[in-house]
Amino acid sequence: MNWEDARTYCQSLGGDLAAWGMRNATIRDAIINNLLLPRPSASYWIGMTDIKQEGNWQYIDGVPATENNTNFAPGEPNDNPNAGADCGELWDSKNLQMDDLTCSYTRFAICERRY
Ligand SMILES: [Ca+2]
Ligand SMILES: [Ca+2]
Repeated sequence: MNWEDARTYCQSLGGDLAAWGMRNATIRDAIINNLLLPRPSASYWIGMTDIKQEGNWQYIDGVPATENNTNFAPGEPNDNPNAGADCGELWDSKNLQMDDLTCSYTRFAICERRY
């Protein structure tokens, strides 16, 4: 599903795309190592975007994305492919480091729910 549909899917479960859990390195690494890497290789949408202002990355709960709370793959975000790569993913080709990707691409979703 595309990034917007992934959000809608997560919201239908009472949550949203993962933001809090993605900016916490300890939790992010636990999710990647224990849940994602044992599965067949795949990339996943996360709750991060620069759709409001190009180059200004934010988590969808409003927290700015910084060097300290992201782990972009080397050279990312690069706004490729196709100018307008505005949605955040964990990229299987980069050991699930973060990447910016065109929002209409198809990815799995990582949802989180606060309770
Ligand atoms: Ca962008
Ligand atoms: Ca990219």
